Amino acid sequence: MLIKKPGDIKSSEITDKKVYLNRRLFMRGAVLAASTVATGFLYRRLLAPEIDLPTPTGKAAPGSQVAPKQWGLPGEEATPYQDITHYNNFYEFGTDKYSPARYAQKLVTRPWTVSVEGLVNKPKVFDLDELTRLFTPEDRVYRHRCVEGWSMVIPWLGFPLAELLKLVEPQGSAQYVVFETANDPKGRGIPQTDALTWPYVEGLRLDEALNPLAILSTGIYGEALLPQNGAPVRLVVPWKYGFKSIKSVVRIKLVERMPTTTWVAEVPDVYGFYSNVNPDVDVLRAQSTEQRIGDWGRRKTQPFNGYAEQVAHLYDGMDLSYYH
Ligand SMILES: Nc1nc2c(c(=O)[nH]1)N[C@H]1C(S)=C(S)[C@@H](COP(=O)(O)O)O[C@H]1N2
Ligand SMILES: [Mo]
Repeated sequence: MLIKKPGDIKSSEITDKKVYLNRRLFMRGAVLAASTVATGFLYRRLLAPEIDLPTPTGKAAPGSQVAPKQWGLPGEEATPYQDITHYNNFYEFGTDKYSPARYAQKLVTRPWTVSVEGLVNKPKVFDLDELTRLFTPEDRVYRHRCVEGWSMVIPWLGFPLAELLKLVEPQGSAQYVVFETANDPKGRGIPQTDALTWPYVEGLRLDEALNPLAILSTGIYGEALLPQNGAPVRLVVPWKYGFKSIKSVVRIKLVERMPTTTWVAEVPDVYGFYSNVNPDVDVLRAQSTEQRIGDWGRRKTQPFNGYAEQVAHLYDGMDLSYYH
């Protein structure tokens, strides 16, 4: 009998791409799980910032009469600006947490337009300045939960996505909203790595997109978004795993059918379109707890990331005991 030793078999012979990717993602999860506690404390020291950052805001200037702004949530402090801007996922610029802060500085964010198109009565290409003139960004402090098992509290600046969608007048047949990240290696300085298939695409059901919690963000801690966080404008859907909150958006399209989004296309047996935060269902790894960046130990993950009251009704009649 011919028995191949493991060493004789190339991984490409015994696994297809999906299984390989699953394993790669699982390994990444395992490494992360083993190192998160250390990571929460050490990464700041391991990473010497190479870029000048705006002074973190939220504190009154020395000698100023203005009271410092309170950015946290009840019982939860906002994650420091340094952490929010140096521990990132932005695969266009590399797959480790520190590459975005280094390499996304090359992202050309001006001029920038966002095209809102598809099944709408009034399609329109918005210049970024026009967007922020039409829709005044407000402070929104949200929990952010990555499917890798870490979380933050981020004081976003943004406006409801619903306001923009209402302006373009969705047609009756529109059921889903598709979002696309810029994909322009020459013009915008986004390298075409082989980490994923570009452009990064995400989507929401129209009623999810119209929920007042869903925002387009243009800033953090009252400062304009830095490239690593998805400048100049990105989606934020706080009740879903972080990968739904697509960065550096150039196109928003209303469509009839559920779109195939980046991570679902990449690893369909791991990720679902909805990807609502659910501590009871494992995705990639157990999702019942999370590491809040900067904290000791792990805390319990909440259903819908703590926003059940605002969004659970969107999923009435859906069996939430498995992953969608
Ligand atoms: N275009 C694009 N958007 C993206 C990603 C990405 O790789 N590319 N990563 C997602 C993931 S996995 C997370 S957790 C959040 C991270 O956002 P932050 O770095 O601003 O915290 O962005 C999401 N949006
Ligand atoms: Mo994520």
